[in-house]
Amino acid sequence: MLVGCSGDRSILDPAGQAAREVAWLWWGMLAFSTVVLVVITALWLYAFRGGRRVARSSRDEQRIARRWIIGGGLLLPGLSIVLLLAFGVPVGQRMLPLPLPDGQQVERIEVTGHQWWWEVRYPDAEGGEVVTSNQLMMPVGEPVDFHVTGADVIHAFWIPRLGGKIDMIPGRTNVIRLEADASGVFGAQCAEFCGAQHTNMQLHVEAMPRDDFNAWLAERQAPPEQSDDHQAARDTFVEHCASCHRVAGVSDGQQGPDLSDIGDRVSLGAGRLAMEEGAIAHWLRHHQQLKPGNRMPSHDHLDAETLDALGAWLETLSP
Ligand code: HEC
Ligand SMILES: [Cu+2]
Repeated sequence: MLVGCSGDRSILDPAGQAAREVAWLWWGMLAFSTVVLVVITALWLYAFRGGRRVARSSRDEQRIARRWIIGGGLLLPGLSIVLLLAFGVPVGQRMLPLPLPDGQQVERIEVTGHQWWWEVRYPDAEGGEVVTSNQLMMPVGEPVDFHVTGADVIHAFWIPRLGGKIDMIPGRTNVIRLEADASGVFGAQCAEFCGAQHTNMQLHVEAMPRDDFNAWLAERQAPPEQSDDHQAARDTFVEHCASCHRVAGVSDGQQGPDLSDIGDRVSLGAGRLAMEEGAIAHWLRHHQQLKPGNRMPSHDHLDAETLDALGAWLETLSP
């Protein structure tokens, strides 16, 4: 149980105001329910005590029973719920995207859940929209509005150390406002069961100072550089992969993750395997074993050299 108290995905190790309030609420609820548990257990043991029984008339018995039903069955739960709401509602309220008093603009990041990967868009980036997948960069020390939706089924957006969570519903956009106190890497996970590979739907979240964040966005304004060495792999890609994947300057597929900066990522397959030399070729050969049922068809009809060449080219794609 103690494993849950800290680490990458622990709500008890908050790294932002919203998460801190959620954590306090959680501790408060734990304390309150512990008191209830102790009192009920004490009463229960008391009921088993030995000794003489007091003889009472049936009217008295009824009166006592009614007292317990009204007090313990109506008043106590009623009060508890009112108390919980008094603390819980304001916590939720502060995660709403309300206008800021000083009219400050809030950074907007759009996140779409797909089976089983994350599409992340920065519509307000200077110089034009930036798109990436399975990784989310955000500025630190300022509120960020996450506009979330689902592409196929219901997913949920959850960065436990920053607060949340919120459903990603097809045909609807939900907004949650979160803020990170300090730079760092946070784990995030789809939090609504969405099919076989729900577990392997993880998101790498990185909070960084505003200047670094702007630089990160600016880097992605130009398409990745291409060298002639990889012409053959690019041709294979255009033939077999371009209908699903976008690589800026090469293709515009929308069914799978944007690969324009794939060489710059920390993981593949939404956290399924770490990015290292040869990892993309490994993914291309074995992705249906690594992540069974994922929505990318296996490419067994392409020989190993072709897949390796594709992997080697994709690894060079970095802004
Ligand atoms: C029918 C659409 C489709 C085709 C065709 C397709 N892919 Fe994919 N690809 C996907 C989807 C969907 C995913 C996400 C799988 C997951 O993680 O659940 C994916 C994931 C990937 C990833 C990992 C991306 C990441 O962000 O971790 C790479 C790399 C990749 N594909 C390369 C290729 C290459 C190279 C080809 C051609 C040989 C190809 N794909 C053909 C749909 C497709
Ligand atoms: Cu899910």
